[in-house]
Amino acid sequence: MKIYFAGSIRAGRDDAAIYETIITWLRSYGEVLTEHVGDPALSAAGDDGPDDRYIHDRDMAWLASCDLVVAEVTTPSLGVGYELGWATALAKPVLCLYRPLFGRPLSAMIGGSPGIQTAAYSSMDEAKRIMEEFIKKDR
Ligand code: 6IA
Repeated sequence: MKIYFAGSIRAGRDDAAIYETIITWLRSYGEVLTEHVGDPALSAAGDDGPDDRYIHDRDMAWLASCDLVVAEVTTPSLGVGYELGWATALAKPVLCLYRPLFGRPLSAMIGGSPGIQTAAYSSMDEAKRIMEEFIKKDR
C-alpha cells in the first residue's frame, strides 16, 4: 500500500516530531511516499529539491499514485490544503487528524468536505487508533 502523508513545511515545523511519529507508525502498513515531511532536519527555510516546480510535480505524481492520504492539519498549511483539494478531486480516501487548539478551529473547507474524514485527537495512542480504523476500512 502506498500512503501519502501531508504536514506543514513552509507554514511552520512546530509539529515535525508528531509527523515523524505518525510516519514511523504508518510505515508498518505500507510505503510512505512523503517520509521527508517528518524529517526533523527539514526546516521551514530549508530545501529538499532543485526548485519548487520539481517539488510540486514530484509530489503531485506521488499523490496521483497513492492508495490513501493521511494529513496532520493542526498547523494550517497552504501546501497541505492544496494537496487535500487534489486528493479529493482524485477520489483518494483522505483522513485529516488535528489537535483542537483554543482559538484555531479547523477550516470549514476541510471539516465540511464530504471527501475528507476528519478526526480530533489528543494523544498519539488515540491518533493511532483512528488511523488503524481508517486504513482497515473496506472501500
Ligand atoms: O505550504 P507547505 O510548505 O507547508 O506545504 C507542505 C506540504 O507540501 C507537504 O505535505 C508536502 O507534501 C508538500 N511540500 C512542500 N514543500 C515540500 C518539499 N520541500 N519537499 C516535499 N514536499 C513538499 C520543500 C522544502 C521547503 C522547506 C523549501
